[in-house]
Amino acid sequence: MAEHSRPNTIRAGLNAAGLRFGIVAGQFNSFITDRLLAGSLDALERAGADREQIEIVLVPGSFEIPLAAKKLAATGRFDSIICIGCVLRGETSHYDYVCTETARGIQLAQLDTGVPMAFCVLTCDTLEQAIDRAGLKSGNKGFEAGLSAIEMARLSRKLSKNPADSGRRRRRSNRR
Ligand code: INI
Repeated sequence: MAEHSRPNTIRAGLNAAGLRFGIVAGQFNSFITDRLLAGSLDALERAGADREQIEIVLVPGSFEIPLAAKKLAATGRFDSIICIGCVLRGETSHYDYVCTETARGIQLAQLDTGVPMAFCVLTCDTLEQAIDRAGLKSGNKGFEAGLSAIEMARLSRKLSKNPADSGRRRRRSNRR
């Protein structure tokens, strides 16, 4: 669809300057999560985030991520939170419980608090699959999560603005 005929479209940029980020990282499989964390920090800093505006919280495993993320969000100090973990399939159903509850908990935490949370919890069958996604063949999912966190923080700020104000601004800019 041609740009001029498209309905008003809200899109957020990838400038992280002035934004505040929380990162919650599980220490289980830290060989992987450390690399995901480095990827997220790289994305935030390349996009202009200030190191002083980033706080990292380490939790034992993925299952603990949702509560820590929710508590961080409740402080009101963060525009966006990145949740990092790595769950590897074992011989029992433990994997399924950890994956399901971690994903559900993070989703509930962001919906309850209104603070965007990037989901960077790898759920892999093998260590090799996780290594590929932590900076090898399939890129670094931590970096991707960092970009999502920036975009959702910006979008969240835009969507929270008084709609009457943005309507007035749009009408003014249409007159130009
Ligand atoms: N936590 C993970 O982050 N990844 C795993 O692969 C994993 N496995 O396989 O057990 C795991 N378990 C720990 C869990 O997240 C909790 O820390 C633990 O159950 C204590 O609450």
